[in-house]
Amino acid sequence: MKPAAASLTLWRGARLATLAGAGGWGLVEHGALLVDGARLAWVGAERALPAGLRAAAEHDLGGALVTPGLVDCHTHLVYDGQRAREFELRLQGASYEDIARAGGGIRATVAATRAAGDDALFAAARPRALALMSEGVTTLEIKSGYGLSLDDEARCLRVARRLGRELPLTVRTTSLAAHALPPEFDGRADDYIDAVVQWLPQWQREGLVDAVDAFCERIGFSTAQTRRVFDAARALGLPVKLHAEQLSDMGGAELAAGYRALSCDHLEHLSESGVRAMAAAGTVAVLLPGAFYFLRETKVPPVAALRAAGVPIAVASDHNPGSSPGLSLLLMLHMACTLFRLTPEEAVRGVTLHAARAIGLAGSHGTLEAGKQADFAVWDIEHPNELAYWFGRNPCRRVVRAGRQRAAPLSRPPEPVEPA
Ligand code: DI6
Ligand code: FE
Repeated sequence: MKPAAASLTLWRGARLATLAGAGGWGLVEHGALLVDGARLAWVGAERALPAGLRAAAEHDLGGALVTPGLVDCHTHLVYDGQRAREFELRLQGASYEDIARAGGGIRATVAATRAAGDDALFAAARPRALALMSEGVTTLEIKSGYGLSLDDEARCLRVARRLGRELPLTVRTTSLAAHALPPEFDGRADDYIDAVVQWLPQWQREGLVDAVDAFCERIGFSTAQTRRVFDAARALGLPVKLHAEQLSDMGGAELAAGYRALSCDHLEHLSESGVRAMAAAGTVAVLLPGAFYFLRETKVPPVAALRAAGVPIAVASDHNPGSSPGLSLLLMLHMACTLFRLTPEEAVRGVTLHAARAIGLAGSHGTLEAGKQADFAVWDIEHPNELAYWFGRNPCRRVVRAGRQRAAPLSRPPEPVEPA
């Protein structure tokens, strides 16, 4: 470490949950973080701080708990409109698949999104990002998938990039053009996939795509169509991930593992052979309890088998207007434990290191370790297991992202106004 004092900031008096190492919380009592610009230069116990160190700025955290900044590795944040009416219909007995087949569902959001201007899409997505950020999220994956044309998909991906530029947030974009069949391709799914394969290089050339995803499902795309999208991604050197085995077992996990997918997501109907294929490929299992809960599913993902096979497990919000209209990653942590029986430690690992891995950022994000980006959250709790315990409470006190503390309004509720 070069003690370039002017660029160094010391955060001391912390109880650190570094999440570094293969297991455990990585707890460090009386810990300190030394930040050099946007990076962590040193992490450890205060008494072990390098001798003679002089930082330009110093903050005492008074014993507060510090974790890595949270990573929401699966969201569909950019869209217009909402689908509360479908929620009512589903409560009266219609299924998610019935609604999709009747032309509602994803297509309804596609129509609203296409009709919205770029600024309107940005204005709709920004408060959603802020809501997630208020709970300590510093990195966000955002999928396209509500444009479904060359131009509308590009517009949505540009809005995602703009969120990453204008907010203190790392954004990774994923092309999910293979999300649903747009109306102009009715009955011509293979032609639509041909189009997506042609569009992909154009989006990539514009720097809009970090990864490629598909919805492999009876109401989405077949394994053969998914394969064509993945072949196109591979030809461009883009990593893939997959919405797999959410409503049925299509063998999507095996397929995705064959492409060394970063992640397979949902996985309620994942088979034993899917688990084995993911373990062999090092593919992360991204669990989405919000969609499971909101669609009132009953089949839980095979967590015990994933755990036994050593598949890294992540947890994400899947924020979208149709199957998971929630904006609390902490609630997802809680539900991953109550609904899917993750341990609190697995759940927290699932929104830090494993979530970073699911979007290809494990080398730079997701733990508190020297060399990684200085993204961390400071919490009003004693132990990190409380992140999964409370629900409907936001104990996030402050957030540092890329070495800089966020403006207060992002992490603190507004002050009450006293009558004069
Ligand atoms: N699976 C989901 O749960 C979301 N997309 C997907 O492929 C739902 C998207 C929506 O209903 O708008
Ligand atoms: Fe999703």
